[in-house]
Amino acid sequence: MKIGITCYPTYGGSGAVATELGIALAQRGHEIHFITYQQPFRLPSFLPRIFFHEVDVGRYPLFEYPPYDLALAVRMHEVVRAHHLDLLHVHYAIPHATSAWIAKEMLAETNTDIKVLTTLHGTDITIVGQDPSFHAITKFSIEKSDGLTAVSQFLRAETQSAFGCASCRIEVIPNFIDPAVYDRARYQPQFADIAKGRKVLMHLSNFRPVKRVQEIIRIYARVAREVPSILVMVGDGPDRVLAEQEARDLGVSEDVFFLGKLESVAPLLASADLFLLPTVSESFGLSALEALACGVPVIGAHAGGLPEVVRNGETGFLCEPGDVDGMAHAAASLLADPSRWHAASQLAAADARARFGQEAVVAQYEAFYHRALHGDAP
Ligand code: GMT
Repeated sequence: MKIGITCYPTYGGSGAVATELGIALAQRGHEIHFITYQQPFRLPSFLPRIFFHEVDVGRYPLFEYPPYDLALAVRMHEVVRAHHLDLLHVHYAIPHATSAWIAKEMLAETNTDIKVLTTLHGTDITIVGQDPSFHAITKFSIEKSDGLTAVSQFLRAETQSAFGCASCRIEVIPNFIDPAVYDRARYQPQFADIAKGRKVLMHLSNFRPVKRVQEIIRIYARVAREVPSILVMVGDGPDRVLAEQEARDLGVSEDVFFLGKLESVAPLLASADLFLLPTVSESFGLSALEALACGVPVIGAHAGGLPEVVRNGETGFLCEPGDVDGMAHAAASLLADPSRWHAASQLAAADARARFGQEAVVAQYEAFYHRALHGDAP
C-alpha cells in the first residue's frame, strides 16, 4: 500500500507512535509518505520506502495566524496525486482529520478517491476537542473519517460520550513497543555516576499541567525519606519551572535531575527502577508502556486508559488521582522488597511484549487499512 501519514512531528506520544508505525509499515514493504511541517522527531534521515514532504506555511503579513490547516490540505492533495496514495492516516484529530477531509473533497473533483483514517490519541478528544472553539469541527471531522481508531477502550468511550455518537464505529488499536529497542538487557546503566548505588525513579513527559509534575516531586520527596534514591525527569514543557521550584521548596533539588528533551529514551528508561505517572487523564500512557517493556514497574494514577496498560498490583500500582501518599507508599514498599520488585519487573517486560508487541499491533493496522480500502472500516 501507499500510505500518507500526518502527525505532530515534535516531541509527544502521538508523533512517536505515528512515526514508529510508518517505519514498521515500510519494513513490511509499504511505501510511506510523511506529510508534516517538520521531520518527525523519531524519524532517522533516510530509510528505504520512506519519504518526507514538508508542509510550508507561507508567511503573509496579513496573517497573524498563518492557516496551517489549509497548507496541510493542499500538501496532502499534491502528495496523493503525485504518488498515487491509497490512503491518508492522520494521527490526532485536530486539525489533521479536518485537513484530510478538505484534501479528500478537492481530490473528488478529479475523480480521485482517497480513504481518510483517523487515530485518536487523547487530548484531541479529552481537552482540545471539547473546547467550545473546536468541538463542532472535531465532531464533524471524526464523522467524516472513513475509519477511526482509538488507542484505548477508555478513549473510545470518551469519544462516544463527548461527541454524542454512541454508535460511532471506533476500533481500539493500542500503542506498541519494539521489543528489541525497549529491552533492559541491551543497555548499560546510565546513571551510575549520579545515583551512586541509590535507586532511580523516573518520569518522562511534555510537562503539561495534566501530567502533575509537582506531584511527582512530592511523591519522590516522601520515597527518598525511606529509600535512598534519585529522581530523573526527562522532557520539558510549561510546568517544568513549577517542578523545579517544588524540588527546591521540599529540599530535594540536589537529587532531582532535569535532563530536558532527549531523542533516545530507551537507554534511560532501561536504567530506571520505577516510573512515575500520576497524571489525571491519560488516554494510554505510551511512556509507561515503554518503561514496562524495559522491566520498570509503574506507579501512577488509576485514571484514563492507564489501567489498560499497567496491571494494577502486578506490573505496578495505581492509586486514586492526587493520592500522593498512596503512590509514595506503593513506590517505597516495592523498592524496599527486591524479590517483589524483581517479579514485577519481569512480568512488566513480558506483559508489554505479549499485549503490545509491535508485530501484532502493526498487523492490526494493516488489517484495518485493508478493510477501509474495501469499504468496511469501523
Ligand atoms: O500527553 C500528551 O500531551 C501528548 C499526547 C500526544 O498527542 O502526543 O499524548 C497522547 O497520545 C499518546 C499516544 O497515543 C498517549 O500515550 C498519551 O496517553 C496521550 N496523552 C493524554 O491523553 C494526556
